Amino acid sequence: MTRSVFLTLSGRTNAGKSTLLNALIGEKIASVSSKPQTTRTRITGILTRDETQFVFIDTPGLHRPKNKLSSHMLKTAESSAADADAVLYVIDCTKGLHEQDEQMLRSITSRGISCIVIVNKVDLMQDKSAMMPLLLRIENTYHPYAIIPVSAQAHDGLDAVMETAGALAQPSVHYFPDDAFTDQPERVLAAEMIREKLLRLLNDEVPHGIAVTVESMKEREDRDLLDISAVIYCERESHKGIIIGKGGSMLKKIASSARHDLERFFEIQVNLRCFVKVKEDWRNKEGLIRSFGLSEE
Ligand SMILES: Nc1nc2c(ncn2[C@@H]2O[C@H](COP(=O)(O)OP(=O)(O)OP(=O)(O)O)[C@@H](O)[C@H]2O)c(=O)[nH]1
Ligand SMILES: [Mg+2]
Repeated sequence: MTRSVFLTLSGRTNAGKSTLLNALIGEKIASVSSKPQTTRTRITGILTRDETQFVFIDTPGLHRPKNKLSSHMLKTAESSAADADAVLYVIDCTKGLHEQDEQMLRSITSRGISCIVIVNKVDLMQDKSAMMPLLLRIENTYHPYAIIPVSAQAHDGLDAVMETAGALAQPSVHYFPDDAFTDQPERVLAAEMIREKLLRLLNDEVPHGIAVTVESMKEREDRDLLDISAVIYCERESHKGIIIGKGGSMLKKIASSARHDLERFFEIQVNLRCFVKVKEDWRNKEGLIRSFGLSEE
């Protein structure tokens, strides 16, 4: 008898949802960075253990929308939570409960969706007993299915997450092959790996206005080499200059760091070429948001 469970990872931006997704499935499929609003679309991570298939859906973090792109991101986050069998609601324990957490927790629990509250980043807490008031408040106000303290980064507490999530699985077919770990197309995964490096290496406003598309991805016929050609879109000429850097130094750094990840992931030598183009104010243009695959409509 096979079983399956769909779990949406929800929570404020930067709480550690994508870190948790990667840690749970044991593959790095979602971009992680210390900058807010790293995740832009829903990302499915799949793990099959014996008869149970876990389908985790990572979502953009909750934040105050500033443009059309971030409104799309919030819609994705909200509809993904509403569609799931259960929600893994991730909170950064050093930040406590924000008004948006309270709203979302209320909305999830009032709809009768099972809610597992993940209290993340416990590695940053010197004195673990300092978390007690937060845990009690969540328990007494929202009566979630479970509250689990974890450190997604240190892979601490993940067994408890899997065990609790597994208890929610229902008899059903497996919707994905048992050896799959994501349904993201390879080009999208590759583009995200490149965007992650931009987020990590560039400061301030520039990375938030960036979109990456992989235009071609082809293995050579005569040798083990994967040619990848990507375009980095930014919002201004001045940003293009920053991305390219003096004598191309920044772009070289970004491409070489991305190539490293791509080679590890695809297990083949990669020849990566990146081009930088400007699309002014694309985050407020529906057509461009759609063409970058960042809208579900
Ligand atoms: N110390 C510590 N840092 C963590 C932990 N989990 C995540 N982080 C860090 O928190 C930052 C945000 O992590 P992400 O996984 O990108 O957060 P997210 O919730 O997916 O963020 P959005 O995609 O913007 O919604 C990164 O710098 C992570 O390295 C943890 O358990 N401990
Ligand atoms: Mg994320």
